[in-house]
Order: sequence, then C-alpha cells, then structure tokens
Amino acid sequence: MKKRVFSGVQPSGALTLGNYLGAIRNFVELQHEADCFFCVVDLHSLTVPQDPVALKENIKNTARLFVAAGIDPEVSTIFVQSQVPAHAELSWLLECQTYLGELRRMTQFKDKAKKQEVVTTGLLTYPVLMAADILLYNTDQVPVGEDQKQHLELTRDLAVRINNRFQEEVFKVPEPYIPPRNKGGRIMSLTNPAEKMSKSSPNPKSYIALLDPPEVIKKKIMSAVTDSEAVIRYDEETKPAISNLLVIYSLCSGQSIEDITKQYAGVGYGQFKKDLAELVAETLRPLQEKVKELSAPGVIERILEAGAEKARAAAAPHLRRFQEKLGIR
Ligand code: ATP
Ligand code: LTN
Repeated sequence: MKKRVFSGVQPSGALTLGNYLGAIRNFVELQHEADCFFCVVDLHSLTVPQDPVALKENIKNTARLFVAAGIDPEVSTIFVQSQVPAHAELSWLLECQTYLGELRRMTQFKDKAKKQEVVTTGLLTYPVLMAADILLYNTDQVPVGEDQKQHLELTRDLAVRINNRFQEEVFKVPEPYIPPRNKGGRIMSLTNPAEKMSKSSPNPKSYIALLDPPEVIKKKIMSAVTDSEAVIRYDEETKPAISNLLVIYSLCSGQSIEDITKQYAGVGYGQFKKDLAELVAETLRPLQEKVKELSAPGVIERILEAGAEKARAAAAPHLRRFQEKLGIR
C-alpha cells in the first residue's frame, strides 16, 4: 500500500518562491512514491479579509500553479477545499475536542491577530480546520514549510487524544515532512531576513511571486537587503540575508552551498545577485509558460471537478467513522 500524502496551500495571493521551495517542489517529488492529495485551502484564506473577485481568481491560479510546477492531475488529486463539505463538517467535530488554550498558544494566531483590526474566531480555529483536512484522508505524511510545524503538532495531539478516548485508531497520526532551513524549509523575506517570505505581505518587494517576469525578479533580488561585510558565506545567525540568497541559489541550481561559496570567493554581492536573478528567472520560466497553457477556459475547472469527486469519495468513510464513534450516526 502506498503512503497517503496531504498538503494545502492558501489562495491568499500570488504564490511565492517560498511556497515553491518550501512545499510545492516536494509535492512534485512525493507524487511518484505516494498517493497524494493537494488542496487549495480557500476556507483557510477566509480567516483574514479577502476581496471576493481576487479570491475567485487566486483559487484557480493556485491550482494552475500546482499543475504548472509538475503535479500531474492524472497521478495526484488536486482539488478545492470548499468543494468537499466534509472538511467543514469534521472541523466542527474536532473543535469540540480542542482546548481553547491550545489554540491561543499558536504562534501564527498570535502573529496574524496582531495585524488585524478585528480578530475572528476563524483565525483562532484555523489549525482545527487544518487538522480536519489532514485527518479526513488517513494521511501518513504532510509536506509543509517550517512555519506549519506547530499546527501539525496540534493535528497529531488531536488524533492521539481521540484515539485514546475511543481506545482504537479512529484517525491515523500523521508525520510532518519539513525540509531543513538550508533546503528551503524557511525561505526568508527579501526585505527583512528575520521574517519568512509570505504571499500576503503588503510589500511585494519582500517576495518573488512565481509569475513575476524576469525584469521584476531582477529588480527585487538586486534590491534585497544584505549586510555590509560583502563576503558570501552561509551563517544563519550572523548573515541571515546572504544565507537566504545562498539557499535560493542552491535549490535553483542544484549546487551545494559549499560549492557556491567557493565559486564566489572574492566576488562582490552585486555579481552574485545578478547571477541569482538570472538563475531564478530561468527556474521559473517553464512554470510560467505552462501556466499560460492552463489558462484556456475550462481546463483547470475540469481538473478541479474531477479532483473534488475523488476527494469526496476518499474523505467520506473517515468522517462517517468518527460520526459513528461520537454517536451522531
Ligand atoms: P500567507 O502569507 O497568506 O499566510 P503563505 O505564503 O505563508 O501565506 P501558505 O499558503 O500559508 O503560504 O503556505 C503554503 C505552503 O508553503 C505551506 O506548506 C507553508 O509552510 C509553505 N511556506 C510558506 N511560506 C514559506 C517560506 N517562506 N519558506 C518555506 N515554506 C513556506
Ligand atoms: N496552514 C497551511 C495551509 C494548510 C495545510 C493544510 C497544509 C491548510 N490545511 C493541511 C498542510 C496540510 C499553511 O501553509 N498556512
């Protein structure tokens, strides 16, 4: 039996190089060894205000980028969360097993709540919906970036809690699949290397969007902050900005950080950034071309319809089982 893999990406803006290097690239690799479900988690994105017209486009564009990045819809299941009602249903049932204190402690909740004028309960219960996404599919492995580690721990805690309560395996306890930092687990903002690169940042210079044209990529990388030492060396603690650029270089070129450092010994930041900009643009070019093909009317819609059907069928027995255990079915 193949392992089951599940992951989700929010359609909260244009996907970034951080999303690609931290998560989507690994989705593409895993699909050949596992039975994969990749979900556009539109319900999650509603936990902060979204413009409805932009959201509708972003949902389709996120799915297009999955396919353009190399996820084969004939091999993996690609679908939109809100088209499978079981996610919202299980989320409610899990909320009734989750402690308020657990949710208040989540660092993403604390960070995002600070940035909002009003804080909705959806922002607080966000990780429970994420647990529902994962547990619905009897998931073995969840490929995500480092920022999702705490949410995955909550998912595991909930599964263990429920299994203990019923003295049997109601839900499988999933394993995280998180790359280390030097392999893309946490790509940092280009304007502030203390923050992760994020698609919902108000400053577009802080991220590279996967659909940014080459000239924009160049401008953003050339203006990325660095330090004044002008020595290309990997040190997350003392040189976070240049270390981040080195990780991006390494993942886009396939070269080790050590080799790149040797290659650029005695070379200034300017030349390094220029080469990096070209490398990133080249890496994204095939993906950008593929997105154009997928933008023909009806193409992505058909993929998503077929995906939702498969997802509904895969989710149903796991929701039913828990409903039976709880005595509501
Ligand atoms: P938002 O800014 O709206 O919170 P986001 O850019 O953080 O969104 P998500 O949709 O929340 O993106 O994340 C999709 C996947 O990409 C997750 O697995 C997440 O861990 C990963 N990811 C997001 N940002 C980064 C990053 N900077 N480095 C590595 N992985 C990342
Ligand atoms: N919270 C995740 C997105 C997400 C997810 C999931 C990831 C929602 N449901 C299930 C993995 C598995 C984020 O990246 N912000």
